[in-house]
Amino acid sequence: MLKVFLISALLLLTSQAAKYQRTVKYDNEILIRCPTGVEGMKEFLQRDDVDVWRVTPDGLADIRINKNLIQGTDIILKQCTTIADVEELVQQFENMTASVRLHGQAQQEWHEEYHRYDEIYDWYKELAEQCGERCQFNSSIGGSLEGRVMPAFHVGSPAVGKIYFQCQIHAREWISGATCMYIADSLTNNPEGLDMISKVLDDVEFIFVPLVNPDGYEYTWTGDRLWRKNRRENSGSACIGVDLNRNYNDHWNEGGSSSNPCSETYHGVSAASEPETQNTQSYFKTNGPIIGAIDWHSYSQLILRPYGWTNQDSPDETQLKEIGDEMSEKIKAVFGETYTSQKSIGLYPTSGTASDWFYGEDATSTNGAYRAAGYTVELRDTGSYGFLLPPEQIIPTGMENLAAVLEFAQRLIDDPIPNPNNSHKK
Ligand code: 0X9
Ligand code: ZN
Repeated sequence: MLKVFLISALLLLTSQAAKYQRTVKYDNEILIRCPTGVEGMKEFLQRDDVDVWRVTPDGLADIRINKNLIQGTDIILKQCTTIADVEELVQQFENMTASVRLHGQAQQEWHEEYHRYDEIYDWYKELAEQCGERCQFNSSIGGSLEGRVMPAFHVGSPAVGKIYFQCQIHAREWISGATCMYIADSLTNNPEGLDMISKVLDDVEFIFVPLVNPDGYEYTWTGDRLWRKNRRENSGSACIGVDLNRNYNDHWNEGGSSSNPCSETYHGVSAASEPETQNTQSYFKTNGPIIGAIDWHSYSQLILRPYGWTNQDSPDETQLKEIGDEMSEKIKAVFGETYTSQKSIGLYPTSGTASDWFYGEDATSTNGAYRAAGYTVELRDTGSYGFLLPPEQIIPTGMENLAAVLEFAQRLIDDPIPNPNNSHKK
């Protein structure tokens, strides 16, 4: 009996190991932590051969870098400390996820693991089927560069308006897609019977675009776990990928993005040059009016409001700050986690980002009576695991952000932002 168990456990482990086939190794790569205030660091962070994982509000940056590069830039890097070996970090994560799968493949809850593109697609389809009339599954809002379809899922009724969420725009930020599934599941099935959920669903239709970067996401399972961009072959360069979160049609190429295809923040050849950007922009525009929108990222635990491209306050700064601050409070009340609420540019300048586009002129011009409150949420953690967040943190991350989403929705139902172009019409 024991022998049978061991053999089947072994088979399961082999089949699960086969599911994850990384080809890129990070042998010479390390993670360093540097103070952003020191001379020369701002310029250093903008170099195209470094991968900035996060910048904290209090002035620290975590950077993935090849050991050999460090020799040449000694003076700037003197004040940085090495915090991890990247290959070791990734292997740790792989061992963790493999053991979760082995542990209880059959009855393990869906939200205790990360999943592949196909599984996520099927899961949303099934969620909509089981839900019936209150839900809708759109099998494709358009195709990716490599031809994968991008689905959408809707739940609720749009008496006041719609709330739009998009997930997994950055391939390596796996907690983004996982959190969206947790939130979609909770809104649809309301397992705790929360009054607030049924109340909000009477007034708002939630739209999820769960896989904004399907090619990049699959590549994090089959090639490079730390891939960020889409999989565009850039003409004239050997480097692959456009950063979709610098490719939106809002102040495109106005700082905080790169024209070098080898950079992690390469903005592409023109605004919305990428099919994934086009698909999400046009889905948003044909599904209005949208009263609020969130682009889900990781990591750093932040709630970021407009703008990323200018230091000027947006015309709705007071309200947007209040919403962000209150979401942060609601998150804290769940497990005590701190998510800092701030303006995007307070982190670092960016342009052509999704969340600035949600709130910006292009999206607003076709959004009927309202203007969407646009946010970027950076999920867990604050640097212990970063992109390699253990799967046991999916449910807690989902729970605290569900609380934030309900607050977000209720505040916008009570007080949607009028469209300045269009405030007399609904
Ligand atoms: O740089 C980004 O794209 C986001 N951070 S991440 O580490 N997930 O890549 C932050 C974007 C924030 N800025 C705006 N939304 N404007
Ligand atoms: Zn991101």
